[in-house]
Amino acid sequence: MKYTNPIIKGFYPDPSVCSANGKYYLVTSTMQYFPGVPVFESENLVNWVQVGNCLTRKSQVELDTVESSAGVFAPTIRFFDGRFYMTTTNSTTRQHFIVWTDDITGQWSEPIIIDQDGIDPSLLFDNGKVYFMSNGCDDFGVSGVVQCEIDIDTGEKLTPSRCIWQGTGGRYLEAPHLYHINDYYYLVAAEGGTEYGHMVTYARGNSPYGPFVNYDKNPVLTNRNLGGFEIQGVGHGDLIQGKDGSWHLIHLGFRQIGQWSPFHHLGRETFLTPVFFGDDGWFSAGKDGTTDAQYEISGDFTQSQRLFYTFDNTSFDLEWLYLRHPNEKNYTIGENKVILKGSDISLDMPLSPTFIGIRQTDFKATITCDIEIDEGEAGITIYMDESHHFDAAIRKTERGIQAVGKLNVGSIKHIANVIELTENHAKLIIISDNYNYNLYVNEADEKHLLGSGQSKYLSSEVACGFTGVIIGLYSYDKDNKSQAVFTNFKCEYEL
Ligand code: 6LW
Repeated sequence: MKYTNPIIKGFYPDPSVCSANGKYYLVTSTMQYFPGVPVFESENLVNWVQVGNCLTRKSQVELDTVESSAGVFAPTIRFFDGRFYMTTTNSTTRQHFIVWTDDITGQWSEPIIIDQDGIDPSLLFDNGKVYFMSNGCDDFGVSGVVQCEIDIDTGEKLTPSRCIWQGTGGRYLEAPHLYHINDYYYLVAAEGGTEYGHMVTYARGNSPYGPFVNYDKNPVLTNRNLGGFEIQGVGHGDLIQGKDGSWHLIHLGFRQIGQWSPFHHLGRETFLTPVFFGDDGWFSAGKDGTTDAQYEISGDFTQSQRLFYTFDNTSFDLEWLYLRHPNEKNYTIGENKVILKGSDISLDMPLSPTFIGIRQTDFKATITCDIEIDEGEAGITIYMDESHHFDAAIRKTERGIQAVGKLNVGSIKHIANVIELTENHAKLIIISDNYNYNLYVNEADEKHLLGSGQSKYLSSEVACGFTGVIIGLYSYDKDNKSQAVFTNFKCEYEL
């Protein structure tokens, strides 16, 4: 069948994949958001269904002091001897940790800390040993991909950390994964940084410590030379073998907003690209080493598309996100209804405002929600970070109830329009395409424009960072006593 990239759309970066019990499992990074590290399951590598999150308890991950785009960096998932392991780095506390579970839909363990430098940890279970690698500095002061052996149950280091590879010369050597395939150990990594120069490179050797010989056509995968192409920034890949013996890279990439508009705001997304092993044991990837929009994969099935999201057809436990650890008493989730207590933490603070959001997964969206307030302000925010967000809201002021459109771009904070309302409830509407967000309020069946903001001002190229836009519902009240009721949430996409 023919499938279209990305296979998981929206802010799902730094993917890692493994197979277990005839299925595939995939995790992605989540930075400052909670719950952390979603887990997906697939039968065919193309259609993925979220079955859990690895980090669901405050005790597992420190997020309170985490700045936007810090916190939970790239994870790795591996399956060994009936158990799933996920390892990642909290870039704020600078700690690697491992959590495990024997039940992929259940809870994951408390963290086991590993004392090695760097980010992007990975694991290889091989011949009775457990190799732990990351990119950073080894115990002798040498930087690159560094590796030690660990006791998987305690995290204790059994050998010093040693640098095993220094890449091919690209900046930001990261995302190392080591595989034992037939006679060789393959070390796959990312270089070039997670922007337009991103790439996958690799080397191979006869032992887990090398020496490693670089593939002579590195980078094995990159779109850095494809100007005017929608898919950019491909890199950070994990190898996986299909049930039919075929090989693939699951990796990140992003979609720029237009052919000649190099901005992306939907975040780094998850892609699938075929890999071809030659008789000499070296592999190539994609279409002449690039990631294309469509590929063939064996199997007789159709690619599923999710174009419609409501309170009823989404799972609050799985898909909705909080900023850092939520103050739980501010959230009541009911049937087709969310009640949010206002807090004095605003969207402009890098803390945990009353906010619950879902990733924007395609450019063209119509988002609607009915909102009723008693005090304070509540609305829908298109949220990149505390300095870059567009908000449509209703608020109570001394002059009465108003609908307001707010555009926040760095230090530029603009109230685009204010509409006086006669009642304390209204339908807020946000309509987006690749380039714009238009914010509206519906009153007495009349649609009033509250403001328009260009998507590029929410992009990673403007805001920086590693996340993508989240469609958030929020409630703010300087007196901490308001309550806002959200009903009939709908987000509909058009491809
Ligand atoms: C991640 C690093 C990267 O850990 O971005 O794409 C960092 N590259 O590998 C944050 O996702």
